[in-house]
Order: sequence, then C-alpha cells, then structure tokens
Amino acid sequence: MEDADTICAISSPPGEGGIGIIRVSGNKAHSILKQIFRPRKERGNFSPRVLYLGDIVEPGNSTPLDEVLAVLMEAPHSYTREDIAEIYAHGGYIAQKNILSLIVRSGARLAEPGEFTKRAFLNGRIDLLQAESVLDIIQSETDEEFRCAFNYLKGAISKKIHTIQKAVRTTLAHTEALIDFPEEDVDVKEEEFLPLLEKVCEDMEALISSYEEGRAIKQGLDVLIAGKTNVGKSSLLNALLAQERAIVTPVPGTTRDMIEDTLYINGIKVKIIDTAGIRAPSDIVEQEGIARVKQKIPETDLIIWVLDGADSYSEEDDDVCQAIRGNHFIVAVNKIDLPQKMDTKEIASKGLKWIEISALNNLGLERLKESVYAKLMGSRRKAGNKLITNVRHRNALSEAKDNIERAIECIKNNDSHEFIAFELREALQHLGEITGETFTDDILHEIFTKFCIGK
Ligand SMILES: Nc1nc2c(ncn2[C@@H]2O[C@H](COP(=O)(O)OP(=O)(O)O)[C@@H](O)[C@H]2O)c(=O)[nH]1
Ligand SMILES: [Mg+2]
Repeated sequence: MEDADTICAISSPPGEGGIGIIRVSGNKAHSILKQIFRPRKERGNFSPRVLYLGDIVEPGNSTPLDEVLAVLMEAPHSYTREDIAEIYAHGGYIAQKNILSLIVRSGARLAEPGEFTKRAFLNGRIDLLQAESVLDIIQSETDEEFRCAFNYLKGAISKKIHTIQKAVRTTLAHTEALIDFPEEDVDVKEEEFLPLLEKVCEDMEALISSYEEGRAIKQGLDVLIAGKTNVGKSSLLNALLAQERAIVTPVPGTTRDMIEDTLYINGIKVKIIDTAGIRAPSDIVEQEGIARVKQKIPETDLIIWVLDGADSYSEEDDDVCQAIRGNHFIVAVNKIDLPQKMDTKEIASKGLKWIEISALNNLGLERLKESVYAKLMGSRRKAGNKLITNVRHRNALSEAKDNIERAIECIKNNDSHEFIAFELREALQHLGEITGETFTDDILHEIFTKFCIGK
C-alpha cells in the first residue's frame, strides 16, 4: 500500500543554514533510525522524545556521514500520527543529501510535497481546513496573514463549521423521522426547524462575507494615490517606499501609467499605486493614463487624495474630488515645507480632515500611514477576527447556504419532507467538503501539491 509506506524528506529549506532537518515518517522510521544512527552514549533502548547526540553511519563503513542529533516520536504522538524520526544534521546540501539517500537505501521513499501534512489529515489528527492552513502559515508574509492562518490551524474555523453541521444534521434527523414514521406520532414539527435553519444561514453568511476581508489580508489591499498633476503623487510613492520607484520631475504630466509596489503597514500588505494626474490631457497617452485612473478608482480599497499646499485650491482639484467621491479616501496636503497657499477652508467646508505632509522632506508620513491603516482596518476589525481566507471554503459555504435557503422555502411552502431532506443532505455534503469528511482525490491532489516537500 503506497500510503502506508515510510516516507522521508529534507524538511529545512535548501541553501546554507545552521541546521538541516531530515524527517522520516511511517512504521519503519524506528528501525531505520536504529540502523543508521550510532548514539554517542549507548543507553540501551532508544527512548521516544529524547534527543540523542551521535553519528550517522552507513552499515559496513566506520566513517560517519555526519554528526547529528536525532529523536524518535512514537505513533500516535507525532505530526503524522505515525512513528517519526527526525535528524538534525549540519546545514548545507551535502550532509543532508547523503543522509537522505542512506535512509532511502534503508527502505523509505522520498515524500511527495505536503505528504507529511496529508498523512496528518488522513490519520485524523487535523481536518482539511487545518491542513490547508499549514501552507498558509508557511507562506504568510504579514502578521495579519499569519494570524488568520493560525486561527484556522487552531480550529477556530473548523469549530464554526462543526456547529453549523450539527444544526443541519439534527434537522435532517428529525426530517427523516417524519419521512420514516409518517403514521406514528413523531414529536417534531418542521416549523420548529425554521429558526434553527435561519440561524444557520446567518452564520454561513457571516463566514462567506468574511472572505472579502480574509482575501484582502491574504492578497493585500489597494491604495491609490490620486490628485491633479505636479502635487507630488510620485514623490509620495517614493517616500513611502523609501526608494526612487517613480520618476519625479517638475514637468506636469510626467507620470502616464500606473506604477505600483508593495508596502507593509502594521503587518498589512498594501499595494500602493501611483497614477497619472487628473487634468485635461495634453496628448493621447496622458488621456489613456487618466482614463485608467478613473477606471481603477472604484476598485481600490482606499485613495490618498494629494493636494499641493504651495498652490491654491483649483478647479482641477475639484475635478479630482468629483472623480473620487463615493469612495474611501483621505486627504493629504503636500509640500508643507513651502510657503502655504492652500485654502484649507475649502477642504474643511466639504467636511473633510487632512494630513499635512512633505513627500520631499519625509514629513508627516508616519501620521499618513497610521491614517491609512486606521481607514483600511477600522471597519474590518469590528467584523470579528475569524476569517475565511480560502476560496474553496467560500464556494462550498455558498453552495451549502443555497441548499439551506431552499430547505427553508420548502418548509414554508409545506413541501414534501423528501425535498427538505434532500436539500439538507446536499448542504451536509458541501460542508463535509470543507472539513474533509467528504473529499475526493482531486481535492487532496489540488491542496497538497501546492505544499513544499518535507512538510
Ligand atoms: N518643496 C517640495 N516639493 C515637492 C514635494 N513633493 C513633491 N515636490 C516637487 O513637486 C514636483 C512634482 O512632483 P511629482 O512627485 O512628480 O508630482 P506628481 O505629478 O503629482 O507625481 C517635483 O519637482 C517634486 O520635487 C514636497 O513635499 N516639497
Ligand atoms: Mg507623477
């Protein structure tokens, strides 16, 4: 049986490092370790969960391959719930490669990507949601991303799905009782299911709508720098990124295309986008640039509207204001290092607050970043911090919710119990796909091939 054999892999990343970790999982892990590892101090039996110092030796060859630390974790108290041996060798490719090939010659095979985690799932230690989160944890680039993935791993999302599943199962059991014993006086009324199913719908909707936020955290949020020409938009991009990313010149209309880069603000990934200044275009390239900005405006999460403090408020500024109206934005008055001409009453009269900055002199940028963060996260944080970040989960939840809504309709219409039961069963099927109670090889393949080897 392919899945029951013993697998091995280098679990630390390639390249030079202090330690290289080689992992072996399966029922031969113990015997392989005994065969190839010679502890410095012979202590009789190899006790599990004790770290031993010793040498890796090839049978029949007295020269050690490496000096290592080794530990055995016995099933089921291990990552995979199988016997696991871990060897901490010297970092660097050669030592690890030699040890790994010795382990293969001793009867293990090379692990597929994610196969250790797949075994943890198949052996029931974690559910599919948790298995998937392992990859998200490894790939996290920001604290927020990590926090979301860690919530998954700790079972916070699984728990919510289980509560929903339980409610649906109970309703299904009662519905089936009504189908199976129509004559008998079964003490259930389907109207009583309604509040329960409506609550289920609500809970599912909350999870589904958390996806947008979860996705935003995983993929980053878009922040667009907008304003008329020459107010210092490109200078602001450069100052925020602390590099000369965009071309800055005193010539109005320098920026034609959108220029974007990633910035991290308090652990949030922000894609910051510099744009062409909004004005009556002087040529067709600029015209296209401005058209693109206007197209992009409704798609962004936040706009920084830049005004030139050394200039008076103009009609062109008002055009920008019109273009961004109805979207989330903050106002930044730039060039405060110069004598000020901006009539801030104009801004105040629109009920807006502004932040004073100088992109050229790095003034007020921390306050601006804080304000961006607060605007981006303010409303989101309140939504609660258990977020769906995975499109597979979102889609399965949507399908399940459709079924529940149809079941509710059936109850309200006094339809046959068979119809209600059908919808409930379908809903359970979709929910089971999320946690992995019902899965296909395709789903597993899709999930685990994205993993790295050795995890
Ligand atoms: N004194 C001063 N000049 C600035 C400041 N920010 C930008 N500039 C200048 O304003 C001009 C236009 O800047 P740029 O970033 O290209 O503006 P954009 O057209 O809005 O992208 C350049 O000459 C910049 O050096 C600032 O904070 N203070
Ligand atoms: Mg520019």
